[in-house]
Amino acid sequence: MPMLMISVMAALQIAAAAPPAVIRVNQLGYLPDAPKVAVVCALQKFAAPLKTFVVTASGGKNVLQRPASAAKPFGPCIEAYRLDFSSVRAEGEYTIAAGDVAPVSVRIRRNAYAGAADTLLYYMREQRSGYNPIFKTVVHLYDGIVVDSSPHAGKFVPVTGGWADASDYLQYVMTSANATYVMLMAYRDHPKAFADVFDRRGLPGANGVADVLDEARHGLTWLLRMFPSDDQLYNQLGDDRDHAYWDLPHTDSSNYGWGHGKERPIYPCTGKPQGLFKNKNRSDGLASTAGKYASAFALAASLFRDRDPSFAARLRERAVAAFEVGKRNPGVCQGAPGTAPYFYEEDNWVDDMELAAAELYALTREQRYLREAMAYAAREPVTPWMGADTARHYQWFPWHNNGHYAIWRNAGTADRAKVAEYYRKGLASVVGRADNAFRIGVPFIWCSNNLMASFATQAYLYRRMTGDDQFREYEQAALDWLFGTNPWGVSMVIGLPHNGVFSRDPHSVVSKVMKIELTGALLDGPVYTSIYKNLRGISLHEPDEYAPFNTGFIVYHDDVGDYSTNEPIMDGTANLSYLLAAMSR
Ligand SMILES: [Ca+2]
Ligand SMILES: [Ca+2]
Repeated sequence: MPMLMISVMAALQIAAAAPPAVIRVNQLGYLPDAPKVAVVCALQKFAAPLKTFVVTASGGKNVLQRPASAAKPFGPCIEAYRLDFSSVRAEGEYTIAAGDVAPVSVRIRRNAYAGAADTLLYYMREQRSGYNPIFKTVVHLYDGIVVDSSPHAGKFVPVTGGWADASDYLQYVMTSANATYVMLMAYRDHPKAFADVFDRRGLPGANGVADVLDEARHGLTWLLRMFPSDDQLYNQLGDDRDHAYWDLPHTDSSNYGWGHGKERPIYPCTGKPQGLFKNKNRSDGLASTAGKYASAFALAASLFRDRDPSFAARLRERAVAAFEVGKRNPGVCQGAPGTAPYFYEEDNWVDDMELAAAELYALTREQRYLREAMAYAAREPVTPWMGADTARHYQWFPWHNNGHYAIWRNAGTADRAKVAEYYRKGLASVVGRADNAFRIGVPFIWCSNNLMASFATQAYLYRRMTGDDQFREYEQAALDWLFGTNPWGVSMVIGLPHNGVFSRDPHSVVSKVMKIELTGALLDGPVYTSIYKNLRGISLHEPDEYAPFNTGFIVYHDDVGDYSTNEPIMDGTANLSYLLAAMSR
């Protein structure tokens, strides 16, 4: 009872301190030619409607006065306005004021995103298994032993390396191969966005290689270990028995039957439902994983051709082999559940085979790959979460289909028009749900920030492919959401910008115990209140500083106890690297 009294008192104090309305903006800043919209979120009705807003330059001069445009309420924002200051294009610092609401500062800069994609890599390095430059030791040295129904079951296979998936230490080819692919793609298209200040091991010091390629190579090396021969296509390292201990990566006590901190299980793709305990997944093939191996290897083979010919030759050989494995074994290879009912429930595989075929075409120029890519693309033109209210956990993955863009890069006019139209349909479906104040149409399922980043990336790719900017406002809104134009006013990337408002208490033992900032980490992001309430084992450890903003249909908590909204995610962080590189000038 006393505990309850204290928490009610704390909640009342927070509620009393909450302003009746706030202005939310992108804390990283705006490019001069970008759409620029601040959002007023009112927690209480205004006495009289907000009429105008004013933008003031840092010298005090008014540069814009315009009507505030009333917008549809969203979440806790029972009254909302959009303040469109797109016409302000000169670089500088500005203040936006509207009625009695506290004014906010914004910046307009050509280089607002310079270095942002590289900042994400700080988190990728922190997540490294194998040699880890933060802990300065080898993480998970004994990986691993093959389990499940495989002719290789019980065998030790050396697969140390790669990245921990999130704040637990499980590792998946599904997420790691896509992370690797996106980083490679970001470098291929926007090499100038990346610097060289770290070496291959992730230690400070230039090595003549862009750091994003160093990081991608760390992923590729692990992926090659996880697919050592055509009959050994591995998918996952560890399972949720990992969750029994709240340990640091290099002192992980998890015990899979071979001793604390010893070997971890390697799950192969078997084409059959998997799970060593009560819970089973719905795996029915190998192609979702095989396709991801093939696309990362194929793109890497061309990027490393001149830098390291023997590495590139190995990648090319493995890319072709993985694609053939996928063709012989259509279907999905899902994450293997352990003792809890949660796993990666990927239900699509033609997207992965499409991307693989498109990248193999780019690499080999063999026409059959282009024909196959187009055939796969026609089977799933739109990534199915787009336009939907909900989806299972990672049911439609990757969150956007890079295959359409990979086809477009090398195909003829007719095929180009087809894949551009596929992207347009998906974007239009999301935009059809986005008539709210924040212009957000993604469903708030677990890891909604992934959907936000992917929507913006697909919109950017579509714009680049067609010159059609009909979705530009929504692309920008998704980017702005990630950097603070959201009800909570929180940047969803830790440390970006470094003086911004971002998570100080993420769900991470590394952050909590070592007291280090997980710079560059993208969080899962807000979820439907109903999801938050139904996940197992979540409780806040401290009073919720964002309580006044958690009254609507979605919630976000900056609390170490909330693994549903405040846990950094490796694959989401890597997935954002393309967009931030594209925004860099
Ligand atoms: Ca480097
Ligand atoms: Ca897929």
